[in-house]
Amino acid sequence: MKRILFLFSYPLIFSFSSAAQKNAPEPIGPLPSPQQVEWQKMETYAFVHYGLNTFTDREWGYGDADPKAFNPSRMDVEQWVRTFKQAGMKGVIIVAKHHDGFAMWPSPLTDYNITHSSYDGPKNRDGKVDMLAEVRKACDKYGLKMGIYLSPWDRNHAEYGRQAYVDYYHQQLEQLTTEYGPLFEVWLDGANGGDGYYGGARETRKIDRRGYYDFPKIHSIILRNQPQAIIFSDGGPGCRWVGNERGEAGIPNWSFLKKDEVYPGMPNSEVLGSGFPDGDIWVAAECDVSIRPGWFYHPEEDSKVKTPEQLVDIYYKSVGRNATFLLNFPVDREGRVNAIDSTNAVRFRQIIDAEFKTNLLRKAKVTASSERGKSFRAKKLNDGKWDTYWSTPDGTTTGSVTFTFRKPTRVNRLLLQEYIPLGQRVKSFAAEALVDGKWTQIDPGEPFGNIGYKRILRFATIQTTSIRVNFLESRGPLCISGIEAYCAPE
Ligand code: FUL
Repeated sequence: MKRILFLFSYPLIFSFSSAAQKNAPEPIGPLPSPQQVEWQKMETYAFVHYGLNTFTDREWGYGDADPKAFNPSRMDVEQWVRTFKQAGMKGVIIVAKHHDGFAMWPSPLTDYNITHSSYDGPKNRDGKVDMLAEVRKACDKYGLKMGIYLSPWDRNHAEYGRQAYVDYYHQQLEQLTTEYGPLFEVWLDGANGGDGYYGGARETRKIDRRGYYDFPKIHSIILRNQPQAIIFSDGGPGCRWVGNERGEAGIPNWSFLKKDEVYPGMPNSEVLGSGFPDGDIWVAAECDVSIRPGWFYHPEEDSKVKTPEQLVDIYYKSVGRNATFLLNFPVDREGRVNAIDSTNAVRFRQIIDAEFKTNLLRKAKVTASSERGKSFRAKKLNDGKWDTYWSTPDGTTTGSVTFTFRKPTRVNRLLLQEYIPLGQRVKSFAAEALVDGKWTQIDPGEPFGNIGYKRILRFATIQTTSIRVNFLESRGPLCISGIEAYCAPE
């Protein structure tokens, strides 16, 4: 039955291909899959780190903590998901198993699971406590998508480092990808190998990061059961780590990697911030960052929750730089998103909504240096639709678009989008404004960089009658799906 539902939902995912038009520019690879485009449009989604570590005050559990320590007093998964929804999050990725090996669902493969904890919450259809079933239910109720994190490193498992553990890990994945409904993302972190409990051995185990887990098999399990899922790791294949945990994408930021050059846990991860301009696979960046210093809850961090303003800054440095923003919530010992975290996250969204309230270019007059033809007019930039775009003729890889206001207008934000189903093309651009009769370059306080799915520039408020965006270099004809300007409240 589940399979049949997937089949029916597929045509929707592919719907943008019907927007392909006569005389459309040729795609320039590497290209995103339709699933990758849908994923990137989510822009912001939540992460939940919750488990034994929450109660033992650890970030990386050793794998020997007593499951009974997991003892939430007022667990309320609906409260998490309601909070995320109010904070504008489009999905939630729950840590099903962290490095300590503790399974947050009633895994039949290990006793180190939630049914042996002190938690006595709602039961799944088998009559067992099951955090993943609770998350599924709440996500369905509030209309959020669900994803999972399943740590390959497992400091509890006796066989870690040997083939038997790899088989176990694959079986865990098989179960998680078949029993909890559609998953939008599966998160494979890169922390790997080292000391641990390992069934009582208490020793250090090293593994070959490239070969040990059999990633091709992992990917095939996930994609066989969840063809729409985006697989996260340092090297994708669905999306990539941005190379830091500050929530900052690079400038420029290319959504490309070179096949087989990047793998989970690799050194020199800073290259992931900008991607590879000459890459051959589409793997856009995801910025994972915690609302607190730690990924798990620690009472002493109650005073260190990121402020709404800090979260807004991260939004501009992630979503505003062609990446997604994965915001982690360390659920607290009661079993709730702590009040400080939820207040700040909801306020963050209110600020973003206020900053992007009215697109000032919507009513401006728009002219372009050149147009590909009737279907690709510059006025498509104004229609607010994602799947219509302005494009230049074949062979024309530069161009400019000018917006003229009816009267002097205050502006301090500029937002640009490329029509990425046809590839990420723009290599460099700049923007200027007509201020007091003089064209003046806009100063975003950082390089303009490139564009991709979305690029947002912040600058001091200017009063202008006209804005011009100059596309200076591109990998092919331009395909720009939107340009917007705003005046965010000071
Ligand atoms: C890393 C882990 O080591 C951290 O504990 C956390 O889960 C982070 C999101 O991923 O690889």
